Amino acid sequence: MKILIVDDSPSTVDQLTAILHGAGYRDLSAVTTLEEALDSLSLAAKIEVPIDLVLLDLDIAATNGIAAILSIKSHNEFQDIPIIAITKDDGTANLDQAFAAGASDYIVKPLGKTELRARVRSALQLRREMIKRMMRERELEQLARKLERMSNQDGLTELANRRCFDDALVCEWVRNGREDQPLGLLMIDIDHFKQYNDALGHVNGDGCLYAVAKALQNAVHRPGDLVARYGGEEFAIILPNTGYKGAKAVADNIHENLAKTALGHPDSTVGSNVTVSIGVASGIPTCESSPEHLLQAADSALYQAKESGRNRTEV
Ligand code: GH3
Ligand code: MG
Ligand code: MG
Ligand code: MG
Repeated sequence: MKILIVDDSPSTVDQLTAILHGAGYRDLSAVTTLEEALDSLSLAAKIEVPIDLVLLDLDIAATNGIAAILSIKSHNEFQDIPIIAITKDDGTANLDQAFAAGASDYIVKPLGKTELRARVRSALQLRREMIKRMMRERELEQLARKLERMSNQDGLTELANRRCFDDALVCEWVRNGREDQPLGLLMIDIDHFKQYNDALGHVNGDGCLYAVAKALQNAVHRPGDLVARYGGEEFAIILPNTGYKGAKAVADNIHENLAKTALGHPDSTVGSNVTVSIGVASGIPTCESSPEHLLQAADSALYQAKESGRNRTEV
């Protein structure tokens, strides 16, 4: 652990250093002014080996010791660094102010070896526990973020998953209804995907799902549009504030993107590339209808697209 001594008396610095060296503390540095102390603290933080403890002489020439504590503690990045205030042998005149300013301990000279070592050990022990707690908290936050992402994202395609889609559909249904705006919905199904898997294997099938997902994602442009994996080789896109014309335009983009991507399909009745069929629905949400109605409408349009030859959009 790194200890910084802030004291303008060379003999006190020598004394502190000797006592702490004797107790096995090797990483000591000393400065004589508040400005140098702030510089040392900043530099150590910048290279990510922060100072762990400051021993601060409250009686440095030309600096008010209490103001020095306040000044160090006013920097966000130094707030967690413990400060032990050391004062000359006039009792406890500054004690209350020093603690109020943020010192974690207070030592009155003359420096007793046992007392100094005990107080330093205790401060560093608390510091270590705090660092451990902070690391645990950071790990937990990362884990929570990961869980949050996993619970809403499809692992294979990185699109929103079915759970996320279901939540978003209800949410947008309510919002678009309140704003009297049409809610657009696309249901998309890869054509002859079973044959694709049969011909090229499941691993390539997974790669195809990923590529189709990218083509879908690239077909939408508004921040509120949600592209989801609905299940298997079926996808769905929620298009807030979008009527039939706008939804149809997104479907056209999808066919176009896939044609450009030109993923070969060795066993399709539609052509030599992977294609999709799309069902489009849109409507202003009302009390008489429901999100399920919109889904059914998009689904039966998709069925029509399949029936009438695939690689097309029906509304
Ligand atoms: P259609 O044109 O009528 O949609 O025919 P299709 O062959 O695409 O539809 P079908 O429902 O017969 O087959 C869907 C196939 O999708 C079967 C299933 O094995 C495959 N599939 C579903 N999920 C995955 C997946 O995660 N990875 C892979 N590789 N294949 C999947
Ligand atoms: Mg299907
Ligand atoms: Mg299919
Ligand atoms: Mg089939």
